[in-house]
Amino acid sequence: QVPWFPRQIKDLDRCNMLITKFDPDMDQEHPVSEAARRHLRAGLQIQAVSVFRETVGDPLPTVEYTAEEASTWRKVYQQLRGVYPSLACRQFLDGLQQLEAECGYGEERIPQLRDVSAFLKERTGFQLRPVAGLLSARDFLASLAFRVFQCTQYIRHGSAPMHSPEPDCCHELLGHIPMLADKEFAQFSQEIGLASLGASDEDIEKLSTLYWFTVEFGLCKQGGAVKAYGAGLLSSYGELVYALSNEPQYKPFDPEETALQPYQDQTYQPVYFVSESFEDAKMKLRKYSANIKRPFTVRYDPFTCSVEVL
Ligand code: H2B
Ligand code: FE
Repeated sequence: QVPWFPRQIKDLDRCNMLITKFDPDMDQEHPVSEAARRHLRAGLQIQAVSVFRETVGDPLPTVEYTAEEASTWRKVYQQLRGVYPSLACRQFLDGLQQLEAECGYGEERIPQLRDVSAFLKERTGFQLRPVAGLLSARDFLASLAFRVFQCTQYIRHGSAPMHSPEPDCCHELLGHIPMLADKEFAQFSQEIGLASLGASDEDIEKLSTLYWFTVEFGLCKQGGAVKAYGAGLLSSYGELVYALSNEPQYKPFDPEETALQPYQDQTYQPVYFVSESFEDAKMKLRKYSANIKRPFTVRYDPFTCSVEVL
């Protein structure tokens, strides 16, 4: 019995299973601003209608952020921007520089998903889809197969600018977007997505763990040093500095082993996996994916943006 999976980009409208790890109306520990609540609700409404409106010419919604939200963004941007040159990988720095030059990135204002999506589309074919929060791993990974990145649009609460229990636009815009502007990394992301289509729950769990230790918390070697490329690191000052100090344990990236490593979503990771390069990570992942048992193979057709099942 093969689980249902999307074959065309418009099928992603059915991939919207939200995981409510925390409910902004109930959880007192994680205060959410009134404005963020508004965005959350707007996100839910967006999901209720077809999201791929931009494919028929309708742009992504723009959000007017409040002064408090803009100030949260500024604090996060300033603090992280200062350490990127020494801790982030080259691909990230290149992407960020382009975003600053061409896409309005800076401490002054929160970039709009609409502009960022258009930018990415030109660079690597990735596009953004606004989403109201954490999605199930299966739905989230499936979208990557189509070079669609599900992206939150609200920002964390101003009382804790350096920490967010859930993905927010600081995490997406600073952590993920610069990397998704890199061709090699975009390919790597799509391949994880393709490997997930129709996979068993057990294999989804493993791919999700691989995603966690690469796309979210990955490190790579570059010019004789170790640098960060994971979005969870590049959007968290504390963990970024920690991960590149000599405190944590490092292991070489090896999908068979990495896929079984328990991970932490509440505190810093106990171990980080270091890739020789993206090329190397991609080849290893490809080999791993080829061994996932599925009674069919999938091939992405870039002309129709659809998945062929063979
Ligand atoms: N959902 C959303 N909205 N953003 C993410 O970054 C995300 C997700 N990551 N769902 C997924 C889960 C990831 O942790 C893996 C695939 O489980
Ligand atoms: Fe993320």
